[in-house]
Amino acid sequence: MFGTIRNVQIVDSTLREGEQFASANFTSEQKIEIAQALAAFGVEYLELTSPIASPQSERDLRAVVDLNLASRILTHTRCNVGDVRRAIDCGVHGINLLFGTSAWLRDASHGRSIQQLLDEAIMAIRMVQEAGLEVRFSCEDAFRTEPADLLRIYTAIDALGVDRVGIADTVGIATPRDVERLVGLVRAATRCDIEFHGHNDGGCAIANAHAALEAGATHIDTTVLGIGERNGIASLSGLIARLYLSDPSLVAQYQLAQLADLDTLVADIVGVSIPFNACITGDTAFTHKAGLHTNAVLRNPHAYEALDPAAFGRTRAILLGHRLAGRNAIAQRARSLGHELSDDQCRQLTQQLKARADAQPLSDAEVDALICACAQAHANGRADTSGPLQIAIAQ
Ligand code: HCA
Ligand code: CU
Repeated sequence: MFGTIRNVQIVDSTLREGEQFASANFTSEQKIEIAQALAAFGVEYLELTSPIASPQSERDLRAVVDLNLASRILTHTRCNVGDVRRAIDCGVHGINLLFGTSAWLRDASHGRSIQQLLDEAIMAIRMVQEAGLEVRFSCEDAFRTEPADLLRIYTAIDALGVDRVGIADTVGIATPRDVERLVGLVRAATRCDIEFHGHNDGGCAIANAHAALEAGATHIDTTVLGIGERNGIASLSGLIARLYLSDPSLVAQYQLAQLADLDTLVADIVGVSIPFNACITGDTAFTHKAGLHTNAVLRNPHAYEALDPAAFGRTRAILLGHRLAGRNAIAQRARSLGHELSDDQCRQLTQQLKARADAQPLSDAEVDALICACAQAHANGRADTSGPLQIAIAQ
C-alpha cells in the first residue's frame, strides 16, 4: 500500500560522502573506529570511498573489509572498467555505481550523451555482476534530469537485473512532493530496490528520505551528523528519529542507545560540536523549559515528547532557574528535596525565583538553595527570602 513503510535498509556513507565534508580527513584508525561503531549500531551497509581515490583509500577499504563486520561493505565508483576492477579486487560485498545524468553534469562533468553513459554503465554493471557482487546504479542529479531520460536509463538498468537503482538529489533542491513523484515513477517502472540519497541544501534531507520511503524506496543513504559535501545529507540520527515517529518497529533492529556516542565520536573526529538541533542527540533534544510545558511533562511526558528519551539512552531535563519557570515544576523540585510547600508558599517562591532570574538565570544549585531558604523561612514564620542565597554546595 502506498505510504506504508515496511522495511528500511540504511546505507551509511560517513566513510564516503562524509569524507567529502570540509573538515573530514579520517586517519586509517579513525575509519576503522567509525566502521566498527556503525556496524555495532546495526546499519545494513557501509559505503566507503573508492580505492582509486588515493593509496590510503585503498588500504583502508581493504582493512575495513578484513574486519568482517556485520554490515555489508560497499564502495562507490564511476562507471569505469579500471575503477570497477580495482574495487572488486578489494573484496567488497557490493559496488555503488553512478553517473551524472542531468544536462548540468553531462556538460560540466563528463560530456557524454545519455546513450554513451548508458553503454558505459551497462558495461560496468555486467562486470560487477560477473564478479558475483551486489550492484547499484545511481543517477546523480536526478532531480535536474529530464524524467524521460531517467525512465529510459532506469528501465534499461533494471532489465539487467541490478540489485538497486539510486536516485540522488545531488544539489538538495527536491521537496518531499518532488521526491514522492519521482520515486513513485521509478517504482512503477522497475522491479529492483530503490536507494535514495538526498542533500540538505534546502533543509529537506530527512523529510525527503521519508517521502522516498513512503513512495517505495527501500534503502536510504545517511551519514553520522549528516556530514558531506557542502552542508551534507540526511543525518543518521535524523532518519532514525523520523522513522521511530512513523513506527518504532522500523528501527527496533538498531542499537538506539549508541546513537549519541556515535555522533560524539564523529563530531570529535571532524572537529565540530553536535548541532543543538540534532534530532535525539542534540544537547537540548529532551530539555523542557517553559512552565506550560514542564507542568504537563511532569504529569505525563507524552504531553510534550513524541520521542521517548529512554529509548535512546538519553534523559529528560526540566529547567527551573529562569523567568519562564512553572510553579508546579518548582513544587515538585521542592518535594524531591523533602519540602512540602503550600500553594501560597509555592506561588511566593515562584515569584521570587522569577524576579531573581530576570536579572540572571539561576543554576540548579541556586534554585535548590532558594527552595531550601524559602522552606526554612516559612518554617521559622517568615516569608522573605529576598536576601543573598546561602548556597551550601560542594565546590
Ligand atoms: C558524489 C555525488 C553523490 C552520489 C550519490 C549516489 C550525489 O559526491 O559522488 O551515488 O547516489 O550526491 O549525487 O554523492
Ligand atoms: Cu552526495
